[in-house]
Amino acid sequence: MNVKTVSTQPYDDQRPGTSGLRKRVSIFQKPNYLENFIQSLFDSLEGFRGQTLVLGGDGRYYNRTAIQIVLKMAAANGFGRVLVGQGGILSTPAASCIIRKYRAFGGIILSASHNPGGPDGDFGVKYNIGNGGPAPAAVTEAIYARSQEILEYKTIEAVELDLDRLGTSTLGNMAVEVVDSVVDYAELMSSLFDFDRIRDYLRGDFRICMDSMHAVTGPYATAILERQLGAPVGTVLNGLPREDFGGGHPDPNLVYAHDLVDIMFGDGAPDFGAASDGDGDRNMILGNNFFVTPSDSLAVLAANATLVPGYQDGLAGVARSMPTSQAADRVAAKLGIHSYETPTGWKFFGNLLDANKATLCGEESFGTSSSHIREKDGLWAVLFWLNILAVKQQPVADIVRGHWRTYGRNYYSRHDYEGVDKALANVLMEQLRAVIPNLEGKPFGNYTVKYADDFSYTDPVDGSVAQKQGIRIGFADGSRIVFRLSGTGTQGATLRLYVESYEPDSARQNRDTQDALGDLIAIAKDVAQIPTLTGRDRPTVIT
Ligand code: VG1
Ligand code: CO
Repeated sequence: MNVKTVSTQPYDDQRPGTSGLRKRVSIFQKPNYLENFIQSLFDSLEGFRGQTLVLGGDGRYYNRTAIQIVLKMAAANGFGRVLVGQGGILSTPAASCIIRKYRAFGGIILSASHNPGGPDGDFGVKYNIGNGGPAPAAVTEAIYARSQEILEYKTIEAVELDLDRLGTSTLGNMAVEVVDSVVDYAELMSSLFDFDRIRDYLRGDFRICMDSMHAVTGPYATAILERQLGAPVGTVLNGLPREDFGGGHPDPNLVYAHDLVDIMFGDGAPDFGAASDGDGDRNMILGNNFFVTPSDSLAVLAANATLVPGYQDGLAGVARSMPTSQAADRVAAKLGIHSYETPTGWKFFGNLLDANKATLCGEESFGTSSSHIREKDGLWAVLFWLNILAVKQQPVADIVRGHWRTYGRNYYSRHDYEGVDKALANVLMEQLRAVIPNLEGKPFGNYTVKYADDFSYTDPVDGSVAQKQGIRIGFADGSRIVFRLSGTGTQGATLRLYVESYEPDSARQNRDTQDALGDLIAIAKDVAQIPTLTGRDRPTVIT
């Protein structure tokens, strides 16, 4: 094998964020930028010689180029085998599934998730460990440290591999298997859900619609919903993955999934609608003229889990990220199981899932999943909902409203201030850190502060500590406001404001969310001085 050692210079900006390294495509195209990061990754791992690596991406611009680069570097660095998704395509959940199923050493997922793609868009690299989940902070920090001092990388001279033809070939001493992107994942889904029952329900007048947003779930959703479950052809909208996601923002929320929103809030809307993001790990669930918040979705899935074959024996526990509403906690309390509160980012759920402390996990950012893999899983959530609907045979809105009557409603909203000046955003957070010690007991209108802190998390399994994970202000009646800065953006800073209040009275559970949260939103803007410091009077995106 002809290993070539190439000299390089470190880049100082290769610290992975909430979910991998994300940058503009033009940055990844800088000389050796990707190579440096991949070599830094390999240099920080131990024991992969002869082992299997899983490789694939969401199909965005630069995916194919990056795959060829990574393949050659994996061969030069001594991997024994790479399983690569056909056409370079693997959704994030499918990659997690394949890592686990074939006991791979780890996997590289090429994606910037919901960030726009194309030559002027974003690209990203995530590394997942052998449990199929995102690398923990200790690993990503080691990669970053290595990237600061890297002076050479290894590759081999070889021709480009044909990524479109299934089958095995060799690259240096390494085997490369181009595998079907969908089959293993679809098989896992059919082992968890009652496909016969869903198929029967879809044969009646129950109508569904799935928006893949020109991103990676297109082939998965078409295979599972249309071919396996018999939903009519055309059920999947925007089902062909495109390098620029059709120019859109592949983020399944009420703002960006407008094709779906128009249908689901229009005349003659179907009974159920869903969308997923760039790399297929997020989901948005809609009913006919009805939006299910991701936090409520997690709670509803937890409350109804035993209706679904894969979860019929009940849940070991539930886990949610700190900014996610406390709706799931109420279900856990009723079920007598533990609920965990973790920092934002799926990597914090890995240990809880591995130790069987939690079965279902969720984030307010349209992420839900379970112990079946170690990533969030968009289509899994869609199928979970379809299974529940097929059993209960009730409209989505009735199921959610019934849930509120039983558990109370957690009104919830997130306000994003995107593209804020980084320095100002940091000032805002520092000022908040400075005021929180003095907030306890302080009244704001009808609300009195019960606690205010900067969230810190100690992993109950390995004892690792994550600090400064977001400012929380909790009020006496259980309401909360949370502030944090995004760790996935690539332009300026994004301030996220999360607001939640609890309403036990069923007569008051059908208010408009922004109205119901109006006072808390005003308090948040005031405490953090958002308009003064950012120059913004209103957020860019409300979900
Ligand atoms: C955001 C979400 C977080 C999610 C992360 C990755 O992070 O808030 O909940 O885990 O994206 O999701 P941040 O740091 O920007 O708030 V994905 O689908 O982009 O991999
Ligand atoms: Co994603």
